[in-house]
Amino acid sequence: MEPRVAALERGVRSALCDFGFEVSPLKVGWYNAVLQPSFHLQYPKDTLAFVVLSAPSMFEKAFKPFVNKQLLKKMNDPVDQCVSYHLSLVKESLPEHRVDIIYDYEILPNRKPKFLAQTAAHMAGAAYYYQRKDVRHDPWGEKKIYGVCIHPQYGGWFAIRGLLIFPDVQVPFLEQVAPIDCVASEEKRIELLEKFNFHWQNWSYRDIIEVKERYSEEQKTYFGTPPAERFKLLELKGSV
Ligand code: B12
Repeated sequence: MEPRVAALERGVRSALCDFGFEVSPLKVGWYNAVLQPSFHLQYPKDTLAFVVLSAPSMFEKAFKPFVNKQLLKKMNDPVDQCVSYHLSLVKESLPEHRVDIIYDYEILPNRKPKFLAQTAAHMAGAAYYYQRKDVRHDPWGEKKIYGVCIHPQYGGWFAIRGLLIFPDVQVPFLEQVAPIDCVASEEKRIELLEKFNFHWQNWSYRDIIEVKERYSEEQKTYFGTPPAERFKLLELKGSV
């Protein structure tokens, strides 16, 4: 990797990794290559971007301190506010660059997501995106089956939070890393897609492989609470 790109990557990592985030570099062209034009990101193909994931420890390393420091506003989703706070700090720490940030929850006026987080994670090599078409003997007939990314260390215990795009940095020589195919067998892929689509509330799809880290009980309670009641939960804990 070119020194200036390596330095930039170090800068992004040092701003995020201590807080339980992981970053993987991506060329916009890799992402656009597998998508139909309506989903394309409007940047030249060699433009540098980073996919940002939250590992299980983000809850303890970033979210709880964020809430305890009373940085929470009673408007948007608390975790989204925390992620936005940290990604904005990255932007501030790199004033010599233009940085465009797209969050997983942002949608376009036509109701489509601004970026497809799972496709981006797969093309950046961060987590393998298992889709219906990755199963040969498909047992689901007419049912709609959503795909799911699995991370080699965290299984399904992570989220894809956003994309940091550097429109003024072109990286024609960036080497693409393939995601690790950790759910290789047909039976396991079927089991994974069934669990993600029909039983996602019992967390079991997240343990489809042996994992290094998973959400703490406290974090599971938090994410298991309906979004509208999460502020109340934080209030009860005396955090807001
Ligand atoms: C809308 C949405 C939903 C909707 C619809 C789901 C869907 N997939 O369409 C609903 C409300 C149902 C939903 C539910 C859930 N969701 Co949801 N959801 C999203 C959201 C915001 C957009 C997904 C979307 O609209 N995709 C559009 C469709 C068309 O994309 P697609 O099916 O991938 O098709 C594209 C690919 O096939 C691609 N493609 C074509 N060829 C190739 C080849 C290759 C190699 C590749 C890589 C791609 C590719 O082209 C297609 C588009 O043209 C994403 C976040 C985001 N910004 O992406 C989260 C997201 C997908 N959801 C997520 C989760 C966890 C859930 C839930 C478990 C609830 C939760 N948050 O805990 C449930 C589980 C599903 C269920 N059983 O209901 C996670 C998944 C994480 C993971 N490990 O994969 C995401 C990524 C959010 C996040 N921040 O991490 N969700």
